[in-house]
Amino acid sequence: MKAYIYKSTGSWYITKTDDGKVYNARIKGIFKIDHITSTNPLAVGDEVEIQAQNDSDDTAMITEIYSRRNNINRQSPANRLQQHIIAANLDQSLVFATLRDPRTSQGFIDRFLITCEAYHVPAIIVFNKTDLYRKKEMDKLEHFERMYTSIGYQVYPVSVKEHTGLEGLKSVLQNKTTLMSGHSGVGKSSFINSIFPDFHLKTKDVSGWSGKGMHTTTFAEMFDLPGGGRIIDTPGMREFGIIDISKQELSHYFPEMRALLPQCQFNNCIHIAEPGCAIKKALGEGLVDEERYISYLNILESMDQKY
Ligand SMILES: Nc1nc2c(ncn2[C@@H]2O[C@H](COP(=O)(O)OP(=O)(O)OP(=O)(O)O)[C@@H](O)[C@H]2O)c(=O)[nH]1
Ligand SMILES: [Mg+2]
Ligand SMILES: [Zn+2]
Repeated sequence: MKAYIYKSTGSWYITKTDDGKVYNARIKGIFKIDHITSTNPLAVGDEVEIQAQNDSDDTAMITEIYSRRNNINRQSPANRLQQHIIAANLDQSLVFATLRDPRTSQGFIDRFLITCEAYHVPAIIVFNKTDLYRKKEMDKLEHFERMYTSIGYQVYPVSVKEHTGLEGLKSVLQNKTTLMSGHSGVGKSSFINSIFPDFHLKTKDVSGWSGKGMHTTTFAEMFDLPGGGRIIDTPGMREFGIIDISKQELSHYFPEMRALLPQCQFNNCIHIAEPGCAIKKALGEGLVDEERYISYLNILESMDQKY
């Protein structure tokens, strides 16, 4: 039987067949999925072949994995040299950010966007907790909205608490498989609960974001949406480590830089101090946002440290 993985706890997988039957499944023997060294062989969203153990219970063996349409990986927090597959077979991803309690940095958002570009998964940016924003954060929000929409990303400012901005976001989810990620405490699980009242995911209690709280969601899990489509809730991540992108390639994953690259004088230009650099020129003319360029430099520098 064909089934999708809805949750993985390491050794057990919760899988669901097309007709909605749920099986707790384990991997049969060892099968090599690909040549990369990932910490997890299967991820939420993977399509697998399962064999029910016997008719009387709900356990099954996973005997095969079908090829992935795509997947999103990041650096394993435990081992920088290994990758962790966050999810597979995605239509789009939402990066959940907040400008207060906790504050998401632009660096985090950009790293996530770059990874989505590299894996060809469309990304959407959500700024939650707008009810907490004062003048300073509202200005920042406006700036981010302008900057990101001008380079082709959709931006949704919302308050899950006050139910503002959610309708538009909800319609984006219809009939798609969407990955949700972001720092711990930004309100990912609260969002799912609020737009789909039948869901009761565990969220941080009323004390809210303490600044040092534990992750509330501990395993990635996929949910069927009432009107069709699926959404994947994930545990909050502190950092988003980019994997498998070389310094040469990095600018290809900045949409505003991508189109200009053929105009750089040198085809191995990394846009720092090379003569005839089209990116530096565009930066000077205000066609490339300075903060995005700073993000680019920061990420480039972090790649230096890695190799
Ligand atoms: N003020 C305010 N608080 C919110 C909003 N959305 C969520 N919260 C609160 O933020 C806290 C964290 O929410 P969660 O939904 O548990 O966050 P999460 O992103 O799922 O966190 P992890 O599971 O740890 O990754 C909870 O106390 C929520 O009530 C909002 O729009 N405004
Ligand atoms: Mg959560
Ligand atoms: Zn250049």
